[in-house]
Amino acid sequence: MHDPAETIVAVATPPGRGGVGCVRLSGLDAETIARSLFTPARARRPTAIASAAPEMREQLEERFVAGHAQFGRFLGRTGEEIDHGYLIRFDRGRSFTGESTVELWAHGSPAVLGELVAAALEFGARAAGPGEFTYRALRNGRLDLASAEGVRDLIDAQTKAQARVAFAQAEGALSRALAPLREELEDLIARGEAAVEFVDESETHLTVAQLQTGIDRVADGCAGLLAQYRGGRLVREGATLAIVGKPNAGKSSLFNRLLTRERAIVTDTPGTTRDTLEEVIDLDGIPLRLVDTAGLRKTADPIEQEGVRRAEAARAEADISLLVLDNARSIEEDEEQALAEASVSGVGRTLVAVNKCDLPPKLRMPATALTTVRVSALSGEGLDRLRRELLGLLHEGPVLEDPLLTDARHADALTRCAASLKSAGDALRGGLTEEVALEDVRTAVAALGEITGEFGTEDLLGRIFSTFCIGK
Ligand SMILES: Nc1nc2c(ncn2[C@@H]2O[C@H](COP(=O)(O)OP(=O)(O)OP(=O)(O)O)[C@@H](O)[C@H]2O)c(=O)[nH]1
Ligand SMILES: [Mg+2]
Repeated sequence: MHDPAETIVAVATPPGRGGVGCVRLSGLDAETIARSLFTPARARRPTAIASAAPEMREQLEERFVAGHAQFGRFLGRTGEEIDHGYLIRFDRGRSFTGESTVELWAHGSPAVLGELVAAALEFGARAAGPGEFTYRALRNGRLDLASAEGVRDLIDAQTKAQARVAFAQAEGALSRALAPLREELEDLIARGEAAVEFVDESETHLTVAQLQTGIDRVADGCAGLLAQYRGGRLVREGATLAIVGKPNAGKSSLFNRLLTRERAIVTDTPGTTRDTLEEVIDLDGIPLRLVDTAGLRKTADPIEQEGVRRAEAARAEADISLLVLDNARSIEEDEEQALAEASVSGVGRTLVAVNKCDLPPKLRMPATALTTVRVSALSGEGLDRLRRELLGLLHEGPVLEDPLLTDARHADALTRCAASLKSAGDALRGGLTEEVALEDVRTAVAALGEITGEFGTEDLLGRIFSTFCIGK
């Protein structure tokens, strides 16, 4: 996938205009190429160089001093000056990628940054692929795969909780939690192998009981981490809530309330919302995607029919739905039917909101197994309870503040590790030899190694890094 001999280049700041923008070069020729793109502003008179302090001398002699920001002018492909700003060079072994790296901090102009990249390409760099800087960091042992994924998730984070969890992972929290499990299994393998090889030397001998205890201890560790996954996944991936119900029930009003801004159009004309509308809110750290939908009804109008079809599709795809009823009018047959259906198939993923509870009640609520919350989108009454009940539908009990296991790939590998350990335990309990159990322990170690990347194939790494952004 990658040739480490090549020097890669990319804009590291987001597309669009900004106060500053950064072009990053990494690889053997980073400094040489940067030299063609930048002239230091400092005067370079020989007398000035001679009288300068030793650490300044390098800079004056046009060497880029590592770790210092140096002011100067940026040059385009034909050598013309296109902007001014700072160059920062990082030494090999001390940069994010572990390679010689140069960052060019110009103004955040797409035209300037584009020209700097074009010039770098002309002087021998290659355009970086998604996540290629991080991939190189991984290859150079600067971080492991779980930490690299933490960096990606941090960049993608939408809520403060997501950012906090991703940062901990980037700093190696998951890898640190896995290390003792891995060490214990490796120790069991080493001692088990020695026991098989040197049968007569009893001091190396690993008893079946010791092997069993070790396996159980690591299996408990895996189970503890896996128990965090449901909440962890919610924090990382978020969930979707479809707001559904009859026209005029107040779906868009509730959508706006939950969002705390007037995003959707609200009128007293039934059929105001035609297309689905989506926005993400932060529900106690969980990014919850709200989907406002068109009112469910029978209609001959092809546009409204499509709206209803989309509303139904949104409800089917969502993790949970909010069925909105109108307190100020009597319940209709299709609403009763929707309630009955949700009571059978939607318990645990449907919440009922009886809206407009500020108005005199006309609705007679039929008996239902679904949790019902009385709210008023107009006054805000019941909204806190609505948020709590939504949270309760998404997760039993409070979501762990700093879950270590948040990623489906990690959970899958850890589940396979736990399954191999169970199989090893079963083998021992079933009277099979230690060798048979140790084979399962080896499989368990390999599964743990997939998380941190030691056992990652190029194919796996290619798939993971394609989910990174370019420039990171
Ligand atoms: N009194 C009162 N009026 C409300 C409340 N919620 C919504 N309304 C009013 O009910 C009408 C319909 O509200 P919407 O939020 O547009 O209803 P909707 O369910 O999105 O309607 P469609 O998009 O047509 O399906 C508007 O006139 C709102 O001001 C409430 O809690 N109390
Ligand atoms: Mg609406």
